[in-house]
Amino acid sequence: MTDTTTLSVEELTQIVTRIFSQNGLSALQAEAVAAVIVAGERDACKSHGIYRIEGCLQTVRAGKVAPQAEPELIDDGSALLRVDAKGAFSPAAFAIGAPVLAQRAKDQGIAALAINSCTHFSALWPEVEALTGMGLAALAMCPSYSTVAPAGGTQPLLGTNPLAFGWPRPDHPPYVFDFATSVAARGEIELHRRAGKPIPEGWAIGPDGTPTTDPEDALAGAMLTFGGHKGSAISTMIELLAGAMIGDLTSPEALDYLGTTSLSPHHGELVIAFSPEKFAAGRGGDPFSRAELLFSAILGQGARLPSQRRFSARETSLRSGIRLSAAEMAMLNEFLAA
Ligand code: NDP
Ligand code: PYC
Repeated sequence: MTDTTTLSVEELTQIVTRIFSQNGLSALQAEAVAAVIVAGERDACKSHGIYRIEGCLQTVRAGKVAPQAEPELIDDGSALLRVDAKGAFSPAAFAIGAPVLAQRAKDQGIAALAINSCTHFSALWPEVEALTGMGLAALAMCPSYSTVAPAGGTQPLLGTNPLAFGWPRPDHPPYVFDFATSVAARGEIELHRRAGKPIPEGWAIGPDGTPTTDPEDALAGAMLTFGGHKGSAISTMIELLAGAMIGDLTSPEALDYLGTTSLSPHHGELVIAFSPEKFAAGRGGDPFSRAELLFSAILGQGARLPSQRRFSARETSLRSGIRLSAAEMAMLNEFLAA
């Protein structure tokens, strides 16, 4: 058996926060970035766990992210809120906007938060989960940079454009899904490349436009959308709503801005929060108990709910710690020593 080290969530959080502080992030930025990376590792979402540290640090060193910027909330009292991240990473910008977004959605039934000018490397489920924790349903989406061919095309144009949804469940963990609109996240392909493993068929085409299972070829070629034309259309919608509509970069523009896909992309994000009680008011029936009937029917067929795997990984991590490989520990120690 290979050597492993087990760290508590708190221990890993301290290490990752220190790495980012040592590399010039303000305390606000370092803590917010560390929190989402450790959450990914804790929940066994390896494509957005500690492997992302390296890309974030490279982005800092390339001067493509503002490591000390203070996000600014722009609130005119309407249901449309904005946080200007001022070129910093997205998690601190979301943290500043989220409580105001939640209150506005509770007051008005629906509210939206546009995050502008952020460097975005993270999974979206921590954000929709934060909102379900405040009793709201939520959608979050963002473009990325061009790495995905539209259905029927062969050239990278769309981003891997994630879409996340959360629904609060009074006596259970929330219903949450969060997926790339490509067949898999680009991070998954990178992890296959590092492990020297082929990717499954159907994820990507190589630079010559033919299907490939070689991760190097896939990274140099184009990823494919999930569900063919359906994922392609959803991905395009994300470009429109969370790019053009909020006055921020679309994936092709984000690639032009950065000039590479080896650093974390810079663009915007859209988060929409809904009050189920307000929408259901006057129609009779409690939306939460009606939702439970649906979840029971899904589970009753032997299916699982999205995030069930993640929540059970979280339970294990909180109970027994997070197990890291020798290579992962060596990477953390190298960053700490640098
Ligand atoms: P996955 O395909 O691994 O999972 C997508 C979702 O489907 C998860 O909610 C997962 O729940 C659920 N799921 C998986 N299998 C089943 C099943 N059998 N039954 C029911 N639900 C299931 O995710 P992706 O590779 O597409 O994306 C991974 C992450 O990458 C996301 O968190 C996303 O936000 C992030 N990402 C971020 C980008 C960015 O620009 N910031 C770009 C692209 C992706 P569970 O976790 O419990 O398995
Ligand atoms: O895994 O596709 C991805 C990704 C892109 C930006 C952040 N994650």
